Amino acid sequence: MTSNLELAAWVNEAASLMQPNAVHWCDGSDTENAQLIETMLADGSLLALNPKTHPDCYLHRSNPSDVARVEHLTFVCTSDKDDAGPNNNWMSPADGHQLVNSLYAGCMRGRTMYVIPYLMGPYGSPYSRAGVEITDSPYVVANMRIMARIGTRALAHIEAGNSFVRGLHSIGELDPERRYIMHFPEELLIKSFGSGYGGNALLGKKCHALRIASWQARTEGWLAEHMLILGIEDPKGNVSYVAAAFPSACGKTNLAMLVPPLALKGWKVWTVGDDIAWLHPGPDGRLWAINPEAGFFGVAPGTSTKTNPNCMATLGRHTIYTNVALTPDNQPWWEGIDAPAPEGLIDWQGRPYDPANGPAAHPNSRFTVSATQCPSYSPQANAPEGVPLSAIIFGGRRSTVAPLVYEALDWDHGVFSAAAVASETTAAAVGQVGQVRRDPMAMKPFCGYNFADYWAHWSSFGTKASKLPKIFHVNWFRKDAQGSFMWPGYGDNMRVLKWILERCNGAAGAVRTPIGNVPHPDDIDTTGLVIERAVLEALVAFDPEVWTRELVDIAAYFATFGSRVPTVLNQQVTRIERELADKRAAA
Ligand code: GTP
Ligand code: SPV
Ligand code: MN
Repeated sequence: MTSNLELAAWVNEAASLMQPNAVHWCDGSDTENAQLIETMLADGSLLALNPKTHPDCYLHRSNPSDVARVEHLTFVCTSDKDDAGPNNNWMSPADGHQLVNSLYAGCMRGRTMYVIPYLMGPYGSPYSRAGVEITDSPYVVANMRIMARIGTRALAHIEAGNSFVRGLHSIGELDPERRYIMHFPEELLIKSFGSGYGGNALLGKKCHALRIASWQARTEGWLAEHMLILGIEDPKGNVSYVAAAFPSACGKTNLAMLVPPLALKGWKVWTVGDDIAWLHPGPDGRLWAINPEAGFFGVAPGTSTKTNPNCMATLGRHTIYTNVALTPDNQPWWEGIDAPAPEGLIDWQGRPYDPANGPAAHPNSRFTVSATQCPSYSPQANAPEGVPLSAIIFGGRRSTVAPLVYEALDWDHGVFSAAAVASETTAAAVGQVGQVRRDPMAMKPFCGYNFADYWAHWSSFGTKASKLPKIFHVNWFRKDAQGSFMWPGYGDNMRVLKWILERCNGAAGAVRTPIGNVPHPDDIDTTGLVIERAVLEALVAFDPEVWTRELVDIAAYFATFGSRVPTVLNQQVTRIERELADKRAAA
């Protein structure tokens, strides 16, 4: 219960609409968690993993129709349709309420309604924001407990008079035909129905910390972004901080936990966050970043002691696994993990593994684990003021076109490069995988308002902060004619981070091209790396023909946002067109 009358009234209203058998206010305690786990073990929604190898670890199998975000069922309900923009599905607030409320009527009969007060961001940070999620899913409660700071302290923050975002969630019948993820930014309200999965159901994450927060950030002068945050310690012990935005399943968790190759002695990466960053201009003119989350909801497939040793060391205790495969001795398994598929493997749907049925672990299978278990977790991760950014990196998954790395020429060109990000779609959302689409700032599924206004907001920081981070673009996913990745990726991405930091300090060389500064092959530290010179040259090559076509596509994309597109972006198009024409004329 609560002394906050507004909260009490809203919970009562939700209870009379949804008709639960009981209402449980979550305090976030260990005892409460243990009871929830017991409940889920009893009803089969969790399976206990091998207590010897995986203490306090559980497997949850989703309904097979409910394994990823559903962008086509995600709506932003604003009074004015243009405020949501062409980048969002829109419904009027009245229609949105009516539609979901009709689904909510009586939906919790026979169930317990959990009320989860939560805080996004470190305790005591002026940048942290509260929310309350109402849900009928104990799995959601257990995951929210890892991903956010839930319970008594969060409730106290709200009762002290701070505003909070309201989130209603019911799994309903998990019917894909009756599934909606609705946002009402003008009311700081989320209504989610019909899914129990990740970003559809853990409302503090994408719904609050990105869609609603991006809306708030625009009116209040900050940024809510789909970014990891990491600290890079150099051999002298200086730590610089970097944030990086890549689309879903494009390498944020991996970069955030990177272990540099042995040949780069003395370098170390510290993890501040792996998915979301809130950025504020600080009194010193720099941009400061906090991670609003407390845990990782990370992609399992591809994670191994070779690709991400820090992540493997984080997992294996107090971890919830969702939709991974199960070995005969009750250990989690997925494609790309260290051990080969054992005899008697059970797939993510609980069937004996048969390659004819597809992969053993769902491609979007995930782990939920507390960030505090990560060996590289930054000592600054809970700093109330956040960490100051030296660079912001954008990237996508592109088998062609985008070079390994390039540096934007200035802030507005950086905003252009970020707005022009394109990436191949992944299993993180329902739909076709591998389709190239524009994913500005890696926020296509997450920006809670019109992208054109968002780009203008980004551009406005050019005058809001005097010591802005430099902006870069990376692509770890270039492929050769045989379809193999050209760049080793993972830990070797440290070589690119090193060039980026050296560019920030004015130490490294680069070649000026119309799209920005690319490294000369000799500017990338390849100590200890076996890579053919021709491959490295191809990775950093700039191709005017390819980019002429790309720019046409970028300009056409901007044009779909009409006259709201900020002039600075169109000016960048014009400049790059002119420089490309000069290049072609010179060739
Ligand atoms: P979300 O949690 O969906 O936002 O994803 P993310 O951006 O955190 O992606 P993550 O780090 O989990 O990586 C997704 C997939 O890409 C995994 O299968 C990784 O193994 C793979 N991956 C990550 N980094 C690299 C890289 O540098 N090179 C290659 N080839 N693959 C990578
Ligand atoms: C993403 O899809 O970008 C994720 C996973 O981080 S989810 O929480 O499902 O959004
Ligand atoms: Mn994400």
